[in-house]
Formats: sequence, structure tokens, C-alpha cells
Amino acid sequence: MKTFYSPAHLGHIPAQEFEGGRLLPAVEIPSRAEAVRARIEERKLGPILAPTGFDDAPILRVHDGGLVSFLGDAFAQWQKAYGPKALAALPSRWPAPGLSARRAPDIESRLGTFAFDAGTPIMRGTWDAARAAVDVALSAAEAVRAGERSAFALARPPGHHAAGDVFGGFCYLNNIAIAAQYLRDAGLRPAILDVDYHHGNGTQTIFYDRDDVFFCSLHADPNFAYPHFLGFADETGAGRGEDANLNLPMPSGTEWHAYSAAFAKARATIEAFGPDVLLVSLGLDTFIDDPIARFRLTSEDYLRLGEAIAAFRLPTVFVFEGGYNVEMLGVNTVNVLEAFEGAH
Ligand code: 6XA
Ligand code: ZN
Repeated sequence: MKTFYSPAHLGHIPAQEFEGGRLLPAVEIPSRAEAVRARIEERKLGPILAPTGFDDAPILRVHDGGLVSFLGDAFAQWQKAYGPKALAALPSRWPAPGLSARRAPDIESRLGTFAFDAGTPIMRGTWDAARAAVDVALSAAEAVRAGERSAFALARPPGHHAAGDVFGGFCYLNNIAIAAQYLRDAGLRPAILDVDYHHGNGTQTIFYDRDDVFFCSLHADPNFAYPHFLGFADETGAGRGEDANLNLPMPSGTEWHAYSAAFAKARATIEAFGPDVLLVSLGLDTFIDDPIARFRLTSEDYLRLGEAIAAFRLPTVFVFEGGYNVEMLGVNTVNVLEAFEGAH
């Protein structure tokens, strides 16, 4: 399997996020993608390729121009306001209902109009990394469009929480949504399967009223897990998109036995949609020893997950998302990809 990877992610080095009233050390750090890259090399999964440079058009099929230009310029604005030593921009105020976002006269207020949490810092290298992650996802999608059976986008920062006009959850641009729309525009009928521990609220929102791209997410119940405000089972799509969205929230402590039962339901529903290409939001934070999550999948279970994904018998684009146990992240990720390949 070909992997697409860009070293631009190395310039995106979050230090802290704000949660529980405290500034906590960041977990979405460069060593994550480097651990996966090293394991791909060790296991000789296949070539690791630089992405093609795409123009902004595929991004603007999914995201508002206002968000895209804000992200491109936010760090420069932040430094202008807080000086050249200011490290990372994080929002501290939001135009909640009853307040007006119309003016947002300063960078910190503008941050609050585009960000939905205080865990997604923007620093010097953030835009280049996020932009390269999109190229990585598009390159993997294009490889599959051109006839590869599968490809892996080792994208960082992740993308599935970013919606058309907002960013958050360590995500800036929605890599997998942009790739899915790219394949849709090439005449394919995509289904997105999100196996990250967290609900892919951004991807869901982008396609929620559409019947030409299916979205299905297996994740921790938002009653206790991020992103909290979306990801419930009764979110089934709107308008033409009714029944083209399937959420399968699961309880804390979920193991492979219950997970695989939910997966079987996901598979049956996705197959009924009749996709001709599958895109997988591949998060590994369902791991038993993940530091921020509460599922209990083991490294061996990721072999079964790879086989279960292969059972769709569809051309498949894997796009990297979460997973924070850096020590086991390479093994777990490559277990999915190797088992997928071995199952053919
Ligand atoms: C916010 C937690 C964000 C979760 C990021 C993630 N403190 N999403 O892994 O898939
Ligand atoms: Zn996650």
C-alpha cells in the first residue's frame, strides 16, 4: 500500500490545550505521525511518497473561504497583537447565542468566531501543516481514483472535527471530507467510515443534508466524550440526506466484542447505500492504553479491524486521525493496514 506523507507536519507543535480549568500538555504532537512512519518503514508496508501540490479549489468545495483565509493569516494577526514572542493562538471568548459575531474587532474575538474549543492552537507552522495534510489526503484519494486498491494518507494535523466554517478538536481543515468531495466530483459514490474514538462531527456536518456521500461513525457516546455537542444516535441526516448518516455511539469500556457488533451494523447499512469507494477516518484512540480515551481495543483487535474493513471489498482511502499512545501507535496503525492488505 502506498503511504502519502509530508514533513510539513513537523512545524505544527502544539504545547498546551485548555481543559478542566487547566492548561494541559498537548497530546496531538509530531512524534505521533513519526512513529507511524517509522513502523511503515520497519514493516515495509510500501513506498512513502510526497504528496502532489493541489490548488485550493478542492478545499473550497468543502470549507468556507472565510475560514480558509482566516487560518492562513491567523498567526500573523496574533503576533501583530501580542508580539513576536507570542507562541500559539488559542481563543478565550466566543459569540455564544445572544452575542453578535458580526464585528469581532480583534484577533482573539475572531478566533472565537471560528474555533469551537480551546484545544486547537494556531502557531507558526500550523497553516503549512494543515494545508499539506489536505494534499496528503487528496494524493491518496487520487491514487485510488486512478486504480490503486487502497492508499494511506498519513495526515497530520487530523481533520474530522473541522466543519465547513469552524475548526476545533485538534483539526483545522477536514482532510477526509475534502478527499471524499474530490472523489464525488470525479463521479464516484463515496462512503465515509469513521472509526476514531471521537465522533467526526465536522465530517457529519459537511455531508448532513446530502444523499450522495454516506457518513457513518463508530465512537464513544458524546454524553461523556468529545465532541459532546454532536454524535448522538438520533442524528440520521436531514432533507435529501435523511438516512445517509449513521451514528453508533458506544459506552465507556467498549471491547472488541461489542465494537465488532456495531461494526457489522455499520457495514450492512453502508453496503445498502451502494458506495463504489470507501474512505476510512482511521483513529487509533480506541486503544486500551490511549491516554485520553476509554475504549479497550487491543493491538490484535486492530488486525481484525483491518480484515473487517477489507470485507467491504471496495477501493479504500485510509486517512489518519487521532490516537495518542505514541509508543503503540505505529504498531496499531500498521496492524489495520497490513491486515487489510492481507485479507485480499
Ligand atoms: C479535546 C479532545 C479532542 C479529541 C481529538 C481527537 N480535548 N479527535 O482525537 O478524534
Ligand atoms: Zn479521536
